[in-house]
Amino acid sequence: MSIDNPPTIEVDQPEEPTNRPAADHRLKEWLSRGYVRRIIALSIVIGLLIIPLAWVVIHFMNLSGAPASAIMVEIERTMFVFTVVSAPLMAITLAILFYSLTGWGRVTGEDPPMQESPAIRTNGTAVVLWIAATSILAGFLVIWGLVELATITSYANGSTPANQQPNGQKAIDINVTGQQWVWTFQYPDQGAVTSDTLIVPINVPLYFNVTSKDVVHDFWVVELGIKIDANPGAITNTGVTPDKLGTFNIRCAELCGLHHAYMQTKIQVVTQAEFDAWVREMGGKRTV
Ligand SMILES: [Cu+2]
Repeated sequence: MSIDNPPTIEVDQPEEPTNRPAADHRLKEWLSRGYVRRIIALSIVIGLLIIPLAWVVIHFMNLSGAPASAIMVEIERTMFVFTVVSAPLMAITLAILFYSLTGWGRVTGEDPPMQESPAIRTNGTAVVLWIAATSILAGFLVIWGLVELATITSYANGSTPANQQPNGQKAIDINVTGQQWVWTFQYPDQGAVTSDTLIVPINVPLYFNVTSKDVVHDFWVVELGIKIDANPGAITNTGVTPDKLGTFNIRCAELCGLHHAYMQTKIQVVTQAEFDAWVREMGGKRTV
């Protein structure tokens, strides 16, 4: 055997798939497939159904009186916007899930193998579209979330104590104490009035100093959209300005023991005159 004539070496090459379309046609080919079109149609239907569904959820939330503050208005708006923005991805996921579950029964042992998937992951257009669309959606949610957080924090008087409010309207200080399994409210500005129902005047900022006597609770004024942990040995602060007359719910939002589910009371938003009358009745003094 001469060195000029090396023996040819047979190497096992994987077989080229014969039914794979050219890369630049894959997206078009993929979109022309019947099952892809059915999944896209199903996604659009589900996506459009999610929006009225989100509206129904908010409608039922509002049956007990929400929104009763500017904070709750912002929270409901954010819930709706987040639902609408995430609806397309949720719809595509549900459509594929639904189609796969219902379509599986049609595949039998007698059927020929399905045509090879056109692998759109190697298609530049598809990759750019997918990354751009999901990045815009995610970026929008981050920016919306940060702006809303800043808005809500400013409505909640941030961490500014009542005597340092910038708007000149003095907030009412209220000390909130959680213990297994009741809430107690004390009004230091009104001569240390104490109550187990929260009575407050409408359109006056409230500033809460929240603590606990035993375990961690969570002070949640449902229709006013504020919620903050009540920790033993520490004081947490939040605030809100109620802008709707009525009786709303206060619940504990932190699993705190056997009767956690019953750790609830009411907030009554009344007129300034009714509030003053109540304070006098409780033996307190009028300050606002
Ligand atoms: Cu609790």
